[in-house]
Amino acid sequence: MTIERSLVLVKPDGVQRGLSGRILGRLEERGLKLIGLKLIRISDALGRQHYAEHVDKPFFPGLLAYMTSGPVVVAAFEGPGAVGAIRNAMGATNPLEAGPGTVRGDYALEVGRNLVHGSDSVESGRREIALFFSEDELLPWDRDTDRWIYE
Ligand code: ABT
Ligand code: MG
Repeated sequence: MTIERSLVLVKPDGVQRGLSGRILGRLEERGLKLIGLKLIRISDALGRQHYAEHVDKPFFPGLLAYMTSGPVVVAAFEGPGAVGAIRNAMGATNPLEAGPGTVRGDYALEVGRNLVHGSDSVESGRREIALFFSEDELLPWDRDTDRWIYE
């Protein structure tokens, strides 16, 4: 499996509810490697860029208000098949359809409060990581346990 990168956001509801550590911890425990991490407040401009594909949709104003309503934890993760692994760990966009054992299936009930974002493709991962992190904020590193997690 090729090594992929994904942006992960713990959305404002996740931070407010004190779930940041739990959400990131699940991904760390899985074996995904953290290569960037910070706490920010998303500006309107950044929210528009991040959700460019949704800017003209009727739900966009509510989505932007939600995403800019408080601090978010921004993380970049790396690993084999990271994009799909993270999407699976988050569960379906609508938490009522998310399976047990997923973040949304275990902790959320509504689409508009679905706690977490993960990139939906390798290309989105590249675009979104570049949007949220400068090059010098990313730190690829050799982890001593890598050989026990990847073949
Ligand atoms: P994100 O991780 O936020 O991108 O969610 P996900 O990729 O699972 O879902 P997409 B399709 O990217 O939706 C982005 C956010 O827009 C909200 N939304 C989406 C609605 O409120 N109504 C809709 O009809 C659709 C398609 C849900 C998503 N997240 N939030 N919050
Ligand atoms: Mg999405």
